[in-house]
Amino acid sequence: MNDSIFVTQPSMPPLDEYVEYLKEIWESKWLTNNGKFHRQLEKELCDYLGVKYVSLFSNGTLALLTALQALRITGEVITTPYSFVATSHALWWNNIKPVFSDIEPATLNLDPEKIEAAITPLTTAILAVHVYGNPCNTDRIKEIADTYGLKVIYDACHTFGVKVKGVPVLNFGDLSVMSFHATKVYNTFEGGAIICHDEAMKKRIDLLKNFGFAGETTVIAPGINAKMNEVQAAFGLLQLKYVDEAIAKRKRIFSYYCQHLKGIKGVTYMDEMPGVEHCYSYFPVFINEGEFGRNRDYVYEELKKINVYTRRYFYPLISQFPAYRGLESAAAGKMPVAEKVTEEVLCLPIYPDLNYSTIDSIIGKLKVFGSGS
Ligand code: T4K
Repeated sequence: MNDSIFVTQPSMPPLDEYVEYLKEIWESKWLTNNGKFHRQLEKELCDYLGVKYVSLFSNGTLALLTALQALRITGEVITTPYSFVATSHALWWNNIKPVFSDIEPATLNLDPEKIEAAITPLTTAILAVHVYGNPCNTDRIKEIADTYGLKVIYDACHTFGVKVKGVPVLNFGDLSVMSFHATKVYNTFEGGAIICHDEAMKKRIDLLKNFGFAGETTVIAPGINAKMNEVQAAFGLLQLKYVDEAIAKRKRIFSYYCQHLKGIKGVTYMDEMPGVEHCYSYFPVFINEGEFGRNRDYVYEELKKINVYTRRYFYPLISQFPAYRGLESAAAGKMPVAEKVTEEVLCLPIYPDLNYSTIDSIIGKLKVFGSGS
């Protein structure tokens, strides 16, 4: 491959259409702070996603930080080690202790059956992630949360428009947090959102992302500045027109990978799940060294030699980073499923404009590496 191929590439709408939005921003001189496009995007996203309230943010990390503040979470929170660091960082920044719990092999999300053992008198919430957009076992997590009086926050940063049996996954839990970063299925350059289910909570979140202002001279909470600006919101409105097409293209690429990876010994992947409408945000494969004959890092390095830059999402586990590894719940051997998966995972490129000949080259290489030559 002459050009570098990355794990993802942002979808871009036609520039001339974006320029029309920019002209309006230039004329109005309204750049941020709940502008016209911001209000319109919140409304259109509610309709598209099938949720009651969307509060836009400048990025997903600030949305996570604010979600924890909005629910007044303190003490300890049970969370997954198998995610992007921002998930646990949001707890640290709120002075909350992350308590890691193992994941389940089928979805790579928090294993509900292991959550109860991690609950202590200080536990106030569960922060779960729908990793790669695969839905958590939300029914079981709700049962546990209700039994112990815990709040549930879903990090839905990989989850755009995902439904389970027709129900948007964003409707589960007390709050869900989204990311609209450049690397996501739907992007606003950078961006994010909190999804909530009642008006009072929407008001609280909106206050918190705007320094806590409840009026020109009234500040009722120590808020932050996490507002999405008009340039991002306008881009988001335009992106929404093309997102179905982008997801359809991703689905075709996903199916192509699944079809052609079948039968390569030692390489497994996560197929579509029954009853789930996916968004195909990532395409992770898992290299079992014993069966494949090479380890994951070998494949990662060899693909780089043909200009294919895969990513090891999520290696290392969050619990293995210096900031977290001193925690009791992070001790080696405590989360065998996550510890195995993090050594085997490799995310292959997936994005709407990915060339099928590139996919053929990647699969061809995997077949060659696996045959031991
Ligand atoms: N929770 C979860 C579960 C998350 O996955 C994330 C973010 C968050 C919370 C926090 O949301 P944000 O605050 O980010 O909204 C990337 C993204 O920066 C990050 O948003 C994402 N998760 C994470 C999984 O991946 P990196 O360090 O791998 O990004 P980077 O810059 O290496 O990009 C990956 C590849 O994408 C590049 O090799 C090339 C391509 N790329 C990237 C950018 C930025 C482009 O083609 N164009 C671009 O503009 O973290």
